[in-house]
Amino acid sequence: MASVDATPYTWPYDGTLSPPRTALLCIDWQTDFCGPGGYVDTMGYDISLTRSGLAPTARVLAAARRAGMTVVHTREGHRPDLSDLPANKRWRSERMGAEIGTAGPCGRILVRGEPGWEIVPEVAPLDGELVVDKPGKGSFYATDLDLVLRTRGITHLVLTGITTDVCVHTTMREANDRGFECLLLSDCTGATEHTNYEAALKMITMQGGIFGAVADSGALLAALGEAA
Ligand code: C5J
Repeated sequence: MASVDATPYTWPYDGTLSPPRTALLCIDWQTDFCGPGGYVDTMGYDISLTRSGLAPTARVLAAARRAGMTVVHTREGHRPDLSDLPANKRWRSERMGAEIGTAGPCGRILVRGEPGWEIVPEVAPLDGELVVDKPGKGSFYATDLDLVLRTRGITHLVLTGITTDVCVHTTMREANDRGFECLLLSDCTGATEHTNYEAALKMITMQGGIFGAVADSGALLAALGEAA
C-alpha cells in the first residue's frame, strides 16, 4: 500500500494507507438529500450538486470492499414519533417548506423507515456492512460510531457523502477531535451551494490540515493499487 497524494499533506500523516485500520464513511447518501422529491429537493435546492459525487463514491466503495476496509454508512433521520427531533430543527425545516415529519413525495420527510430516508441504490449498503442511524448532523452524536470504530481498531477515516458543509464537515470535525486521521474525497461529496462546497474543502486544509486532508478519489484508488 502507498500513501495518498492529498492536500495539504501526503495522507496519512503516519505513513501509508492501512486498509485494516481504515474505514470508509459514506455519509447520508439518502434520497432525502440527493433524490427527486426528497428533503433537499423540496427545499428548492439543486440536487445535481448533491448527486455529483455518487458515481465516484460507487467506485471508491467497490475498491474499499476489495481492499477489505471497514465500510460504514450513515443515515440522518428521526423516530416516527419525532421524539428525537429538536423543536428548533423542526421549526427551521417548516420555514423552508419541508417540515420534518410531514408527508412529501418520498414519504414523511427525514423519518426512519420512509422511502426518502433510504440510501440510494448506487451506494447502498451490502448485507453485513455497518449502518449508523443518527438524529443530528454529526455521525458521532447520539450514536455508537466511536465504539464500533474503536472496537475494530480503526484509527483512520476516509469520508464521502453529503452535504459537504453540514453532515460531512460536522462528522469530520467530531472525528478529528477524537483523534481519527481523516481524509475527505473532494469528488465524492457535494453541497447545496457550490461556494459552500469550495469553502468547506478549503477550511479543512488551513493551519496545516486543521481537520485532516483532502484528495480526489483517483488519488485514493492509486494508493489502493487500482486504476482511477
Ligand atoms: C443536511 C446533511 N444538510 N446530511 N444534512 O441537513 O448534510
